[in-house]
Amino acid sequence: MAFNYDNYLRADKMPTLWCWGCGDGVILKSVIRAIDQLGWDMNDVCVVSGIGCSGRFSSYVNCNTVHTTHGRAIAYATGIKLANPSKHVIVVTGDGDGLAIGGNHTIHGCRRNIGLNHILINNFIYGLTNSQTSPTTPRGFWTATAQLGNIDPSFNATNLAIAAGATFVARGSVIEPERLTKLFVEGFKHDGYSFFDVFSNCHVNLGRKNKMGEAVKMLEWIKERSVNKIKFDQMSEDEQKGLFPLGVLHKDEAKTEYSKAYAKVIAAAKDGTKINFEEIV
Ligand SMILES: Cc1ncc(C[n+]2csc(CCOP(=O)(O)OP(=O)(O)O)c2C)c(N)n1
Repeated sequence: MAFNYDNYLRADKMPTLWCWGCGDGVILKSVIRAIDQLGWDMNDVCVVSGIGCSGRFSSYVNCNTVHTTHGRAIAYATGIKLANPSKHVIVVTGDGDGLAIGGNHTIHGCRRNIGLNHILINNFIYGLTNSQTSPTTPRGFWTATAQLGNIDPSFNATNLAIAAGATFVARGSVIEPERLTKLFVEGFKHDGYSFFDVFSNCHVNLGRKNKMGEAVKMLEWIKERSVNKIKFDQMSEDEQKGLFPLGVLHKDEAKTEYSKAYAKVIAAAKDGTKINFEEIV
């Protein structure tokens, strides 16, 4: 029987405002399937998003949602998680939202290892505002702010998250929705900051001016750039150039999730118990 998304979506918000063929819808459905597989009650889920095409995400899911300001989703989500540590908090940002204006919040969320599930929808451009260069725009690409071609080096978002201290880091793509669902299931179960770099297509605001004006063309481009982690690890450094590994790239279950450490602060403030810092890893 076909999966029924109706219970998880806000019918009055359909159809979405996303462009025809946009990868964001694939990610939305993958998240819903993951929530369903985990058996989470939607009353226990909070989806927090920033501003951008990716920011529309929170409008469509039928659970607790907060559509915040550009670059500040992690800050809102941190407060929500600390006040409700038993709830599942999913944060959705774009690459501009989560790595440019909100880059600071992303690295500090990772550093604290707070139990947020951060999905960074990486379409390599500022989509909503019509094609400005983002921190992941590849070199040489036309953008509205680099009309002779982008000269900036681009961030590898997963390397950044690992270096900053995230304890579950994965990369997926909209080409493989079922694999993406599996990654979400595994990462959503993780007790700590889980970070997902999800390659998505913006054939309208990135592709059109870069010879990939149709969704399929941009999906093919994503496919050429990505390779399964197992295969990637067997390649020489030269062969790896220009490629991005897909799968779970880093997992550390030993570090203390931040709201658990914060509970000790609350206890200390309430009844004077001394915080045992040895217990915080
Ligand atoms: C403080 C602030 N600065 C700038 C903007 C304008 N703005 C809205 S969305 C956006 C970028 C969106 O790009 P990205 O985060 O990559 O998300 P996408 O639209 O591609 O999903 C910008 C610059 C804003 N809304 N608020």
